[in-house]
Amino acid sequence: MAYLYDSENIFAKILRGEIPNATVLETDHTLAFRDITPQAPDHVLVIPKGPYVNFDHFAMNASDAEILDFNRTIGTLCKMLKVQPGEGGNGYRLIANSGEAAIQEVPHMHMHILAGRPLGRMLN
Ligand code: IU
Repeated sequence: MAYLYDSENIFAKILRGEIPNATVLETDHTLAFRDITPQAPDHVLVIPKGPYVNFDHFAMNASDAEILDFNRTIGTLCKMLKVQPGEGGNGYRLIANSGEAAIQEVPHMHMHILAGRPLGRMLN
């Protein structure tokens, strides 16, 4: 299956610095910024800097360094946001909408981190 990456998508523009964003954390391979339409007091989007369309594209094609960096960044963000369960936080939710069925709006792989309010049951 061929993954077609549209380099004009909004997150690609953010990565190129063409559109401003509220950066929370930036590492070698990853950028995390606040969602422009937050669904919770803490709503952060974590994106790889590489041109990956969705989660499976990233998981199957990114280098070990990119995958490690991405996951570590999420862990660091949980610490920064003070949401780690068992560490005084109330917990959080990770979501990576991928493709049409999940209503993925932006075709650049992103993980939502949601926290800061009771999040209810996930599946609907
Ligand atoms: P989705 O998983 O593809 O549905 O989520 C895309 C998210 O990107 C959504 O929560 C938007 O509010 C968010 N977003 C943004 O933060 N900045 C933008 O310029 C645009 C969308 I367009």
